[in-house]
Amino acid sequence: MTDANAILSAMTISERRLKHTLGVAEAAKEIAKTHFPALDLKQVELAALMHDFTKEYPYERQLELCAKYSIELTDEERNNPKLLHAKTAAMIASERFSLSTDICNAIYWHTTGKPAMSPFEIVIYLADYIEEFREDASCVKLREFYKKALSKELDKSIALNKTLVRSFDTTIKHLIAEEQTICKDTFEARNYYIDQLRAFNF
Ligand code: DGI
Ligand code: FE
Ligand code: FE
Repeated sequence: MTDANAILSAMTISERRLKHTLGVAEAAKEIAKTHFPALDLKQVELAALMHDFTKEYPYERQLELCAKYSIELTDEERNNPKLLHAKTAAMIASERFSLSTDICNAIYWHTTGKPAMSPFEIVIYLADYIEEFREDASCVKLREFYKKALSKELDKSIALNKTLVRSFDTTIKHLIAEEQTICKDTFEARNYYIDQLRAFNF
């Protein structure tokens, strides 16, 4: 059975990335406790520890791993090295650490998000964005937005939904400003969570 120490001792990441990873683990457990109390916090922690396992692998190694694990890539994914680590880390979580499909899916989708995410997927996606050590302005703003929304909304799921929509908006605006392509999963996720909010009649 894989435990946190097995993952941590196999991890080859910088101090900075390790700090972020531990921040994601803490944030993920908090988000899980707040919104999805049925989730197993040990499993949430393992998903968080694994999520950026391959982040610092060179691009060529990422491509090799995609080939090794038969991960099909769109042209856009192939051309955006930042999109590959989520997929390769998910495959390593499955093949090398035998983590559950739920955990691997959360790792797989943590960068782009997608429509109708599972509780595990939401917890890791959002924790990655708002963990306490993230210092860039957009993450700080989203973290504050989430905390404020939670304190204001009677319904915690509305606060969560509003935060998800805002996260996708922030990412999309950032990618436009950087003249980068935006993958369809991020667009579709935004549309899905906007529709969810409308259904809540906000
Ligand atoms: O690995 P982290 O830095 O902790 O965070 P992450 O896995 O969310 O990766 C963030 C990076 O991914 C950020 O530079 C923006 C980029 N990204 C996210 N969605 C897209 C994207 N890049 C492109 N080109 N297209 C996307 O849709
Ligand atoms: Fe990542
Ligand atoms: Fe991360």
